[in-house]
Amino acid sequence: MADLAANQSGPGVVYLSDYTPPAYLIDQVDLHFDLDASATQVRTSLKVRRNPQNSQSNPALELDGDNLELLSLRLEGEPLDQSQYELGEDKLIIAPTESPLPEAFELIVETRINPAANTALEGLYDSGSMLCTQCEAQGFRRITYFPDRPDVMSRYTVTLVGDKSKYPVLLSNGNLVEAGETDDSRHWARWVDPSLKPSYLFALVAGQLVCQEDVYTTMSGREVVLRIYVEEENRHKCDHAMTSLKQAMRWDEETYGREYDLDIYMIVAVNDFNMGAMENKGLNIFNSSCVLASPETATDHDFYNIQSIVAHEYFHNWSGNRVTCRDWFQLSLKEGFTVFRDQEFSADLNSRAVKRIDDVNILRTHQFAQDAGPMAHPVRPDRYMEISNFYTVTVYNKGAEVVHMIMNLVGREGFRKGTDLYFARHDGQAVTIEDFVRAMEEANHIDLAQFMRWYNQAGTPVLKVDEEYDEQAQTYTLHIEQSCPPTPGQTEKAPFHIPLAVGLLDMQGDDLLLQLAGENAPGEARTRVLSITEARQSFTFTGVNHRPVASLGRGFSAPVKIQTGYDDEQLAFLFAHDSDEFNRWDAGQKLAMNILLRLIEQFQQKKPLILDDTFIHAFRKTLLNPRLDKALIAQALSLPSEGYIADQCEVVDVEAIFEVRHFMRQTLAFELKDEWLQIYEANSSDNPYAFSAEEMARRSLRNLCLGYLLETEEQAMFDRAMQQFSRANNMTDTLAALSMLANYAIPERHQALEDFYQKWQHDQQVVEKWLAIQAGSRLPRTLRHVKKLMQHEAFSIKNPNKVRALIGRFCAGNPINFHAADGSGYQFLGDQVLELDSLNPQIAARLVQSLSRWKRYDEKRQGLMKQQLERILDKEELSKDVYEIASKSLE
Ligand code: 0A1
Ligand code: ZN
Repeated sequence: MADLAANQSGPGVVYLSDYTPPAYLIDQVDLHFDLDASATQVRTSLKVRRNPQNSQSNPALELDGDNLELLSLRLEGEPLDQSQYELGEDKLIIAPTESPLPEAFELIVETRINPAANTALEGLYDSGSMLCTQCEAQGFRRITYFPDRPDVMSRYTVTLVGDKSKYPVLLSNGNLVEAGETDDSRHWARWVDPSLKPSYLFALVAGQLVCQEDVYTTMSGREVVLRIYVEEENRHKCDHAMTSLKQAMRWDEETYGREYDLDIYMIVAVNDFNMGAMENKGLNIFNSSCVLASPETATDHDFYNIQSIVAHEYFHNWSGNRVTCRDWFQLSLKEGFTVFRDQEFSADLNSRAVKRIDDVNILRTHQFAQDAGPMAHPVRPDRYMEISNFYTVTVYNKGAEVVHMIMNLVGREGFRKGTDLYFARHDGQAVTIEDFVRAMEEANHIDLAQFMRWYNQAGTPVLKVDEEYDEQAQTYTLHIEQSCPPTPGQTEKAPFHIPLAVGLLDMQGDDLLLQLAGENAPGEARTRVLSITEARQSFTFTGVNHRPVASLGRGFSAPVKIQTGYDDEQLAFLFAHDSDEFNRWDAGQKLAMNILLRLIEQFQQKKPLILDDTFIHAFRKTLLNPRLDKALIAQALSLPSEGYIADQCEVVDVEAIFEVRHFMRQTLAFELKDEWLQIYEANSSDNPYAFSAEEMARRSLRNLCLGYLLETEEQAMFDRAMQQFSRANNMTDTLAALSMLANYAIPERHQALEDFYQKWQHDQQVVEKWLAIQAGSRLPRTLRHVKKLMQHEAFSIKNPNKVRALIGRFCAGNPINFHAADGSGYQFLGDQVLELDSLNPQIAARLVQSLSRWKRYDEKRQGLMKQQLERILDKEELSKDVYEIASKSLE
């Protein structure tokens, strides 16, 4: 009999280096569900076979299980008695004593589960009028006993039996092959998925749903049925997702030569969901907030997001499903690559520069912060306690940047050659990040051995750049030094292979043709990608007859911090002239940051705050520049967020950051009042809503102006905002006005919030926005208000979207209130985490992260934050999810 002790010790750590191939493979899975909200019975038949890649002799068959009631077990038709298996907390181990397990056999397992009691929302659970599943990463083990690991790929047949009136629609992966009735009240459906898939891609949905249907003709001329299933009241909110799906299918054919493989593609919208969406084979399940949209209820941001998430899940069909991950350490293999693919898709369909700025903003504010804190981990972590904690900005967004860098190194065509080879070579396999990188190397005849460090070393590299101009020799040299700060468990870092895209601006602000020392003549290029591989390296440009200004890291060519020591004048010059739109924006942000940091010092020294005229002038020029894209103007004139400013400070001074940023906005508001008004008026429109780059740009610029105008706190401006709030024909403009008004203690605030709720109380997605706006208000009594809202009919602690909107927004998106000096925000967070831990550990663990960077604050706040972390760790039966984050935070 196998010894269970080794498998059952504590909230253990799983190591990448411990990977071994599974002892058994499962070729075929037949699942039979007798659906019932509180007692679903699952009969699973597994066709098991020894794995030739595992050399153990007579291994036991290890099955994972979590929260299951085992009803029966049969091997080759014979019931197993208790001496032939061992049942632990999270494992079922089959190891008959008399004879070894056969080379191949059938195992039938019956379990009972309770979807209604499943508040963790992993496995099979109850959401409103339906039953649905979430199996990534380890939810399938909450349905039946199974080797729940992605390198076990099987073919699935699923039979669903349920009450006709409660569950009129019965869905699973693949194709519907048969359906019928068992009696007057129950019916059934059988789905067969012809593809090989790991258990995390299994899905079922049963409920009262309606669907919108369309047809897509693939590049080889096959017809695919597309269906979006929603609850009746959301029937009118499917058009945008359907259009996005068809755009994504076409784009993947044109850009990567990837065609959809099944005859049907289904999306289901559910209200209770831990993440954004899930790429289950042929049956995507979406958080309703990431799929449903109408102009009256969704903002531009929602439309934009939905387009990219629908595409992301669709792209997974190749990058993730057909070629999947060998183990969960390889998560970025599918996620980094797929985020990269969805980013490119959005860039192609909308404004590329705006998309790049959005993506870099996310990376810099969230991922750089993660890299600098206790949860820092490499794009491919080498250990975890709870894999759900590793669905992070590092694995997703930095992972996408790493793929982006490969493209920068091999070029677009080379990249396509690499992906063609990767998909052809590994279709139907569960592989590693090395396999992906090897395909890129072999298709392009390059060596990416050093580049692999991006996957294995955590931390954000810093490039310190010094320049040297030799007037006589007409050379300009960049001396570049790279370093990377220590991160938990990694004190020393070896040099990274960094592609740095560089341009040189002459005195007029035009790009020079670039010629590196040793080259015969300047080429055509005005941007060159320098390959940095050493700790210290110099690059000399020749034929440079004036000291240029270097534009470094164009298009954000690598996820690094670049330190140049540029003064305000050089930054203002780049802000005005750089031909690279991303770097032009970036120069503006750096200029604003330098000013903010200087003002923070002034504030701390109790000196008067004065905003430099040149900055105001640069803002005016940008605002009034008719040649610039309006969306880029809006981005250029948005000051860095409080969170990002905090990351640039040695010790975070919450009040100083808040006050200085507010001072700067208010000064700009008064100084440029006429201009804000002029642009606000010039950009009004009565056109019906359109989701187009041009219209979105117009709205974003107009709402930026309104935001500044309100900072004057003049009644006329509040009236304007109220007018926009009540007259707008789309949610973008309505919500922009409402969220601005929510920051001022004026009667209009109350009225607008009240009217809004009255109008939208029956629409879940809109109510989430209403909660989030109030939780994000900078007004001093916000915490009290949030607590009151927790008692409101609109709130439920069991619904992740509501928790994210109210509690999450307050803790992670309202620094001045969350970090209140008396610790009330921290106490509130502690209370919520303790309550949520028993209900939904994934959501609780995400909340705790707001405490994890306590070392960055003053001593008093440090003490108060630590106190809450310790209090959380003291809870009995704390989930692994929360334990991992809280304990690492205190290390
Ligand atoms: N693979 C999904 C993300 C996801 C991960 C875990 C989930 O449940 C805990 C749900 C979704 C994606 O990248 O979209
Ligand atoms: Zn994904």
